[in-house]
Amino acid sequence: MTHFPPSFVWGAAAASYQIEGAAYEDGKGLSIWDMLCRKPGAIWEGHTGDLACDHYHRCAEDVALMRQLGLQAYRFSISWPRVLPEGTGKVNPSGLGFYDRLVDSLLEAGVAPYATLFHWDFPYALYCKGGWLNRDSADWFANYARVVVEALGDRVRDWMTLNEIQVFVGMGHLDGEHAPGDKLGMPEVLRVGHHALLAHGKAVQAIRAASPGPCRVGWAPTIFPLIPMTKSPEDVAAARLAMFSVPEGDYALWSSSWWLDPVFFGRYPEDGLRVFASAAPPVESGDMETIAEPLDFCGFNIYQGRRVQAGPEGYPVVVPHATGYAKTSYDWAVMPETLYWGPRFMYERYGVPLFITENGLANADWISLDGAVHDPQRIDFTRRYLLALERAIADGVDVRGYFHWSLMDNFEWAQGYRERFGLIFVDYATQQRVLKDSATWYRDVIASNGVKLHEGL
Ligand code: IFM
Repeated sequence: MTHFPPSFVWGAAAASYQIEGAAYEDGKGLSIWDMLCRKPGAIWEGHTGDLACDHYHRCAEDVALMRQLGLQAYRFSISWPRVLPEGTGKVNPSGLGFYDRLVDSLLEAGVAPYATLFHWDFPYALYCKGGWLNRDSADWFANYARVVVEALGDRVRDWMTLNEIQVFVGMGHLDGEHAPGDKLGMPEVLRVGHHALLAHGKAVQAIRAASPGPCRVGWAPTIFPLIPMTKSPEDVAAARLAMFSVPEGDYALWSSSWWLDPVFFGRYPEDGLRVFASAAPPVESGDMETIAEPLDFCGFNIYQGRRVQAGPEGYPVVVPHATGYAKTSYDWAVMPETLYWGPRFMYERYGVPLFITENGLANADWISLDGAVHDPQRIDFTRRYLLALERAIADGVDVRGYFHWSLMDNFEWAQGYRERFGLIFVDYATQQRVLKDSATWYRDVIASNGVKLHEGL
């Protein structure tokens, strides 16, 4: 028995800078990540994405592995400076050619391509012109979207504009931990965010205009679902309230509604405007209409969350994790219920079909003496999260698919290669790929459309 509909899409995800390598080959321009990786101390152990998983050269082998796993879809991202080395202007035919070949081989392997236009590798040439702080960034991005869709839109049907806007805005421009490594004041950070939202809206228009056939367009923010401590209506209401509030303090930029309300309702939330006060971004006439260009779906990247209970007068009170709580090797709390309450709250509020565009865990994986990679934690984690997602579907949430993060171990941004998120193990010294136990388990989950999740329960 399964509640996953027959049309449910089972996939895995990865992103250009994290796997491609070939950072200085075939006419690719520099990205802000190429630059940050050169900065001493910026990345764990001085790692870089120069070679990463060498996917640029091993793409045929990697697609063959996807076929072996029976993946129905692969979510990948396109490197903007690989396609447009200067960010705008002259197209790099070799760069575009790489994605052209990737899409062809995916289709030949029966794997549907889900393309993300921006997963953080912003062209350095455009950063030198102000990056996302420059309002023109919205048009630069829309132009890039057009170029890509004109080239691949005859075969790619599913598009996402931006990956995790909160992360590249906040960690890239406020904390400086991610590229471009800036530590700006809140007014500038929110201006960056507003331009990125505008870029999203303009790109949606550009994708629809350039697509030669029917297409579906979405984006992929991350969310940190608030889980009601009990099923009592009071705790559920408190969790919902917290889920869609913009809190005071450091967490404000991580709120969901600050980013999602503009996209789905065409306005910034009132409480966010109050919290950010004079730091709120300048909004020109027509901006909010552009940002709220209708979407076909919303992707959510969900890993962890927090528990909440109703306090005095129903106000949400965050409950700390229990002593000795389960956590991944990245120290992220294991919270399967996030894949129930996250989709449920989001669907209630925004009412669009949704995909889980990322979910997975970092684990301490290695090749055992028997030559295999045994990762029971990844199997248990994924099973628990998928069972929670299935419950959300059973309760009426329109979830169209799930993409495991990640297809293979890869460059985990400021953490370098310290964290392993893959279904496929990568030996970075030899570039050998080994299917982890979780990969063959996931293959069976896919083949059974989720029935395997219930085995033995
Ligand atoms: O690796 C990242 C990915 O690029 C964006 N979402 C979270 C993943 C794990 O940290």
